[in-house]
Amino acid sequence: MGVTVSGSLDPQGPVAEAIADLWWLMLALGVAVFAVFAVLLALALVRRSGSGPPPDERRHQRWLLGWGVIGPTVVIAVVFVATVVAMRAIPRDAPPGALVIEVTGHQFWYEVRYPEQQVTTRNELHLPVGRPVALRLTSADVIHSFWVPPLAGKTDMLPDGVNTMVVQADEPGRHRSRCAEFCGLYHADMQLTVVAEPAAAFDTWVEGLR
Ligand SMILES: [Cu+2]
Repeated sequence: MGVTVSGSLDPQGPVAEAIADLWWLMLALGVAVFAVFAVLLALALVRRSGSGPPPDERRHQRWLLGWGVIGPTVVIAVVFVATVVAMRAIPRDAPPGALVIEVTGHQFWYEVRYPEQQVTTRNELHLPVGRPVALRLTSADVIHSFWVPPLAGKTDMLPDGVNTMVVQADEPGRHRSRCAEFCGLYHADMQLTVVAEPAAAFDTWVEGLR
């Protein structure tokens, strides 16, 4: 099982799926808006070069109202509703039965603690597939940002508090994660390997560490 270079658009869990769906919707709307305006611009240029009848003021105003006001309002309303739906799909608190993992950012490495299993690792995070995981994110020094694109969006790791991120991996796989907030000279070296594996393999891994 090699390291997959999966990104946000290759979602491996429900949270990343909600974010990817929103991204595709915004891309589709953006392309549609661009296409409409490209056609209108081309039409305007063609008409200007011809010698047609004088412009009709009222028709102009209707076009302005339709394409300039109502169109953008509809597009923004659709994006707004879709964003709220996506945000609601991202759990804020750990559901019952979630595995708790404490991840602490250091300059320039990750400390990963499994309080229930009483094991600690460095720069390696293992997740059992199909089980919600509550990541308790914090920092020992400066602000870092935790980001595993195929699983979820970014969450800050702050020195003065704990941010909880709930993720779930639906497929086994290895993912590379990088600190997403410039945190000092060796920021680019701050990498974490995330291994999503079947529950049995996860248990075996924990036993091996003990
Ligand atoms: Cu960092």
